Parts: sequence; structure tokens; C-alpha cells
Amino acid sequence: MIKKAWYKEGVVYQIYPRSFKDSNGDGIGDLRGIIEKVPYLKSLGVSIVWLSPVYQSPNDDNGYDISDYKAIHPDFGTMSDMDELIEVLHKVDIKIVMDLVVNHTSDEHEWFQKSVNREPGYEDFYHWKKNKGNWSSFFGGEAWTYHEIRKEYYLHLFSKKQPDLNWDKLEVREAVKDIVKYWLDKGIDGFRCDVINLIGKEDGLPNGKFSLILRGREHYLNHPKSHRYLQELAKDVLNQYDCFTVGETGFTTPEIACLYQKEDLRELDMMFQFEHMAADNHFVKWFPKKFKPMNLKKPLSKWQNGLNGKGWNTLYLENHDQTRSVSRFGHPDWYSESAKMLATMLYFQQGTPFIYQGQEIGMTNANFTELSDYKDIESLNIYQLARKKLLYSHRKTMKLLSIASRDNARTPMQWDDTADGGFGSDRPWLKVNPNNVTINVKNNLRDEDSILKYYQKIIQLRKQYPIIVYGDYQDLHFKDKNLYLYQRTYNEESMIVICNFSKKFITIPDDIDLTGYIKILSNTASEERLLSPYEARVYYKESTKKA
Ligand code: TEU
Ligand code: CA
Repeated sequence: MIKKAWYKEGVVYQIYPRSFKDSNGDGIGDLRGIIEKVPYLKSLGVSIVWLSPVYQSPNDDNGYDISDYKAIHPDFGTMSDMDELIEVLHKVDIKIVMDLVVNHTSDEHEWFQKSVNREPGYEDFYHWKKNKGNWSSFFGGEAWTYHEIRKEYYLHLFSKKQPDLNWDKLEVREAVKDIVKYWLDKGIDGFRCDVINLIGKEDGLPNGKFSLILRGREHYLNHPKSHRYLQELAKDVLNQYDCFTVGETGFTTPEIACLYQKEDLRELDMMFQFEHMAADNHFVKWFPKKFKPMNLKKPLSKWQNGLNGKGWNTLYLENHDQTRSVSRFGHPDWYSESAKMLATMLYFQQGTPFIYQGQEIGMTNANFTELSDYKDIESLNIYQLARKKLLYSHRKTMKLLSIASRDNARTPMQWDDTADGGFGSDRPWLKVNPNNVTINVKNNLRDEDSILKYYQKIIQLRKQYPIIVYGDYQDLHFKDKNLYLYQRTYNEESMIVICNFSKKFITIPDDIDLTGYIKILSNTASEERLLSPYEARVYYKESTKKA
């Protein structure tokens, strides 16, 4: 029996504050902008908001490089705006989760400055070496950079302005606990823990074996130390609060996930896995391949089956690092149908749903044409690498960015059809996608048949039917290349979800017996057993015994 919890029943909405709503016209979304849109979040029906980082930061990686964990970046507002946001959300029963980025800090954090200068107590707050190691960075290039003042190399698994903290040092772990406690005492309800399965590193940081991607990863991914450090954090701080954690944990399998989610140790309450994010690439997004529905179905089903009764899934297709799901997995000719079908396919599975801002109105990739349109450090690094190391042409590299750049999902939220998309500034930090003339919140609210209205329905259904949250999951017709079909069961109840992932008309397989079922949701009006392209349906039966 699955243990019940509010964070399993809730629906999370991820806000990328920079791009959500600008309240003062400086081109950057901010906390007062979010406060303005709380009624929108409430009407959507979500119960938890996850804020990407709003802390003090030089913004080398848009806030994922933090220089003061207890201060709000002035671009976003003030601490009193933050307190107000927490209060306003709580008043309408929406919880709030913050991003905890503690694998690394900014190089402008005072801890790093002190470490550079070997101030007592800080010498080994970070990973320093006389000779550089051979690990590679997630953003391309080397993970070791020489520091002129300290005259040693330091480790940074991300940009060189994101030095990795040395978690082996008790004082580092205590400093993190202090930050976590600070925010929980302010009343926040949990954390999304950035790359949390990278915090533990092998003693001595030995060189990695040869590998084209992420050399050195065998020395830190899911290291036993990460488990120990998370247990300590839970025991000393998290367990004293009614909060939850979701870990961002790439390179995990369901077996590894279960190790993080042992109930008594409570290292993480749920995790973001990445296997389904490879459905349209060769494991690394910079090596794209044609999307095949089977490549989405296989990993999702593997995680559903692998965690059932042992762990808890997160259900996501998008975030600030991934491109837009309707552009990736949908079909432009069946744009609205495919956006709704994808939501149906995903959110009726077992786990906590995560909706990334704009996904609920079917926002699409940016389609930038100029290199100067891109702002993301990773995209700019990769551009240089592809041109210089892989000798790609400008054209080919731009094509690659248009497929895989993180900026595709970071364009300003499209509130209406005006020039700035209702974002609040005529000079947004990243260009507004011109398709805001049709794809926007205002249009979606007016149209009863919109993607947004469909998301509202899904969220309402989750509140109404516990089977959607807690039911077991079984694949049906797993081998079918075009249909994603599954069943949920809970006590006597049953639910059948049918999704057509193709532009073909397909008849529901004969052995799917729908007698006694009622259709509780679908993205088209048809009643026959013939599914139209990208059709999705959800059937429910109260008792499998009655019928
Ligand atoms: O992402 C970690 C991570 O694995 C991604 O960097 C991923 O490899 C990359 O986005 C591929 O494009 C987290 C944050 O979500 C991301 O925004 C940060 O840049 C990163 O950590 C560093 O903090
Ligand atoms: Ca602003």
C-alpha cells in the first residue's frame, strides 16, 4: 500500500521567474510579477509552485550560480516581496518549493573568495588540486580551471563560475543545513535539489577513464557519499518540517532511485529522472535523432513499473533545461490535439505532475535565427565547441541550437497577443516568440476547447479520483508502436488511458473491453472505437466486479 502524502496528491507548477511576468518593465520577470499572477495559478488548479532560483547571483547561469543564499537578487525584488509571495500563495492554499543549488556556488560567493585566499577554515571548502584532472564539464570543455591567485586548479562540473563545493567537509554540510533551515523557517514547503546526485566525489578526485561525454563521471555520479550526506540533511533538518524534496538526478535507473527513496532514511521524496528525455536524441541532446513514440513509452513504462510501491515518480516533459514538448513529440498539423494527448499520456500515470510555465498553453520552441538571440551559457559554449572542435558550419550549429538549446523553453510567458506578449516589457531579456499572436493565455481562457482548459480538467480529475494518484499502473499492448495504452487499478476501480501517437486513424484493439466504463476525458468528440490522429481518451469504471 502506498503511503499517502500531500506532495503526492499535489500538482506542481514550475516558474522560471526571469521569464514569467515583469512588473516594472526592466525586461526581467520578478517576484511582484508572480504575485500578480497568483489568481491565474489558482484558476489553473495547481497546488505547489516551484520557483527556479531568485537568490543573489552574477547570473552566469541564470541564477544557478548563487553568491548569497539568503538574499534575493534585486532584479527579482526584495526579501519582503519574497515574504509576501509566500504569504499570498499560502493564503490560497498553494505551497511553495525553492530551488536548492548546493552542488556548487558562484565563484563570487564569499566562501569561494575566502577559499581562494586560503582563509583559515575555508581552504578546502571547494575542490583544489595542484595539477588539473581530466574531468569534463556538463556545459562542454574541461571541469578544471586554474586560479591565478591561489595558483591551483579548482573543480567545476558546470561553468567555471560555478565551483563545486567540497561536501566532505563538515562545515560545508553545516552551512547547507543552515540555508535549508533558514528558508524552511520562512515557511517554504520544500526544495527542488539541483544535481543533487553529484555532491559526493571519490576521495582524491582521480582521473576518469576515457569517455566522449562527461569524463570522470564514474567518480561522482550517485556516489555512496551522496546518500550519506542526504541522510544527514534529512535527519538534522528536513525531518523536523512538513516539507518535501525532489532531487534532480540524471543518470539514474529505477533501482538507483529506490536507494534514494528508502522510507526510513528519506534521502529524497521523489526524483527527476532523464531517461525519457532521450526519446529524440542519442542520449546527449546535442546528437538528435528522429522521435519515435516507443522511445518515450519504454522509459516511462520502465519507471512506472520500477518504482511502483517502492518509490514515487515525477511526471514531467518540460522544464527550463528542456525544449518544448509539443515541438519535440507533437505534430504541427495536430498541434492542439497533440499537446492535449501528451498531457493525457503523462499525467494519468503514477507520480506527481510537474507543469512548466507555458506548457499549459502549448508554448513551442523559440525558432531563433540569430546567434545573438541566444543568451544561455550552455548554448553559447556549445556553439563555440561545435564550430571549433567538430568543425560544424554556422548553419548546422544554428540548426542544432534551434533543436536543443535551453533558451527554447525560456522565452517570456505568452499572456496575450500584444507585442511583448503581455510579459511587461518592450525589451525582454530574451525575445518573445512571435507566435504569441495566437498562442497565449488570453486566447486559451476564451476558448472552451483550449489546451489550458484541458489542463484545468486534468487537474480537477486528479482531485476527484484518487486512482489517478495512487492506482497501480499496467501497460496494455506495450508493443504497439503508435498507441500508448495503459490501465490504472485501485481497489475495485479501474481506469484505461488510450493515446494515439500518430497521424493515422487507429481502431482501439478488440481485447480492450470498455463495457461498464465511462469516458471521463478526451481531446476529441468521437465516440466510436476509431481513434483519430493524436486522439487521447480516459475511461473509468467504479467497480471491476459490478459491470
Ligand atoms: O541542471 C543539471 C543538468 O543536468 C543540466 O545541466 C543538463 O545537463 C543540461 O541542462 C543539459 O542541457 C541543473 C539546472 O536545472 C540547470 O539549469 C543548471 O544549469 C545546472 O543544474 C547547474 O546548476
Ligand atoms: Ca522586472
